[in-house]
Amino acid sequence: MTAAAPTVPDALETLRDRVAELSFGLAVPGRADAAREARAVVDQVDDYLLPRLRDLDAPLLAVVGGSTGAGKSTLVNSLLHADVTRAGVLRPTTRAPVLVCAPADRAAFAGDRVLPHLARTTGAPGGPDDGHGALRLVAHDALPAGLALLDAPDVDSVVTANRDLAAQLLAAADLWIFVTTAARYADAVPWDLLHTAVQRGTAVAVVLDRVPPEARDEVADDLAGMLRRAGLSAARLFVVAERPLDGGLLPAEEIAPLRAWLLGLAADQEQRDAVVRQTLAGALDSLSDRVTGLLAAEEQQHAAARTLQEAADAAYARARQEVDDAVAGGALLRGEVLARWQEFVGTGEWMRGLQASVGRLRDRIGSAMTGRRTSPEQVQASLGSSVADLLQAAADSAAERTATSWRSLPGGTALLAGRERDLEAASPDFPDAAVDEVRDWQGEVLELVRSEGAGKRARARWLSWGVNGAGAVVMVAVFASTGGLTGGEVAVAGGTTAVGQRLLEAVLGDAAVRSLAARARADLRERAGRLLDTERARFADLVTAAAPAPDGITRLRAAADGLATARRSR
Ligand SMILES: Nc1nc2c(ncn2[C@@H]2O[C@H](COP(=O)(O)OP(=O)(O)OP(=O)(O)O)[C@@H](O)[C@H]2O)c(=O)[nH]1
Ligand SMILES: [Mg+2]
Repeated sequence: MTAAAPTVPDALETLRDRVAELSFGLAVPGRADAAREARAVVDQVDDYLLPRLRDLDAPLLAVVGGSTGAGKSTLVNSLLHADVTRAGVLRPTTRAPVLVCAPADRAAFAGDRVLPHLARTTGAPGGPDDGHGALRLVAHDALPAGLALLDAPDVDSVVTANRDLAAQLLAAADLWIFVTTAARYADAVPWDLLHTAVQRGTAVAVVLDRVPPEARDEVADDLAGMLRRAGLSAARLFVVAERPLDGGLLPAEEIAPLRAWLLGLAADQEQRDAVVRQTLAGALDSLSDRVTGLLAAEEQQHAAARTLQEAADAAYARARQEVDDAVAGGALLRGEVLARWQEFVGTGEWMRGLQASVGRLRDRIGSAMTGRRTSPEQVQASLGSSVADLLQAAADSAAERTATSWRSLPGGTALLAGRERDLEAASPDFPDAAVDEVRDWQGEVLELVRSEGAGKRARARWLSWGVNGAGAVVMVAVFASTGGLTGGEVAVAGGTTAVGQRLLEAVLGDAAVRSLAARARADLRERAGRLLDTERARFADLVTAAAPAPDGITRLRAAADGLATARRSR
């Protein structure tokens, strides 16, 4: 048995929730537009589609929109022959929308059925509660039941909030009444909105206001041509001549045709329904394209997140490789470490367990070296701090490389913003973490030596150097022997004397040393990998926090399909 298909409103609500979940957290090009579009879709569903679908018989809402100063408020007052909204000489005048309806329709607009996020106010025009986020509700006898007029803020305002609100109000309209003037009818912004109306199949009427009587036909024809070319030939065009106002109102005869048409809409159920259904169907149809656009933007977010992660992954993989190479290439056995090692092997006691052939060289080696006595602990300490330095350098350069490549990637710079100081080098606690990790590693090597010493390899002569001495040898061997010692490495590690080389060859030739060194090397690699991974996580976590939900696209697509199915099975 299949579950009952969801109703159109239910499917729409799901789609709305999926769109609302989109975060567009990565600042890729076009992000702001996508975020605005997502908000607009959510708003249109809340403000218009759901209320309209749930009540097809609710009063028709005609939103009066257009440029500032076009005379929208004047037109609304004139249609009602009353001062319901404030017209003015200061631009922009109307900031909070004014919704006028018949007293009988008051309940249809007083609650949160339509435009639920705008708080209703009822005070005088321009009163203290006419702020943003408010909608002034006026019930007036001059309007018949079934038709409400909304005086909107200007669409091309210098006030951004006005513009956004105007677009939101237009998206909530059953009918757009576009008011423009003889002077401004070719302005770009209103035309952008008219093109949107065409895309969305919204019912539109156009009022050409303030037309000098002598230019009436010429201007009206020109605008009619523009409307036709824009695909708006079905839109009714009303021309209002520029005349002196009477008490702030337009002469009644100038607006008589518009008034008659609107009253006709209110009175004629069939005509009214046609307008409502046209806009509703158009808005629902256009949702699919709008969601496709949002899916593309979401896909872009995923791609950007992937690329940023890959850049961090690559930088830290390279850091691991650098550590491996340094370990394998004997690069650590230089300078301080080499000096300590040579001093250490130069002490006679160290060689007591060596093969006789090497042992015979003991005295000569002793004289070849500095003669200074160095303890195995000193060798370990010097080696340990070299390893910590190596890790630090690798972590520093990986961070720097990641930050550098992020700066050239979409969304990367914004993720770094305000964190550059932290992210262009290893994290502040990395030095301590590296020292701890190296100390643990050395402890592990000594433990390895100790436990091996208890086994059958106990007879190995090098173990007679004591756990610390043998440990130091194994640690040095980690950096000197990789799959067989090359002559060059021996030369480096053994110092310049032939004796030193022979000695090292003898020690590193010992199978037990080599096997322990191999295990110790693997352990060190693993520890370095973990440390660097924690470092990489700083970048990875930033991407993850800003990246879209992994299943967002699938869920959004499923919701869009769900709406299409629900509409088909209606
Ligand atoms: N003479 C004359 N003045 C008009 C006409 N229409 C509007 N005005 C004046 O133009 C100014 C602007 O009119 P409003 O009705 O406030 O314009 P609006 O489109 O509501 O402007 P905003 O609220 O800023 O978007 C006011 O001072 C009106 O009195 C007209 O047809 N003739
Ligand atoms: Mg106004």
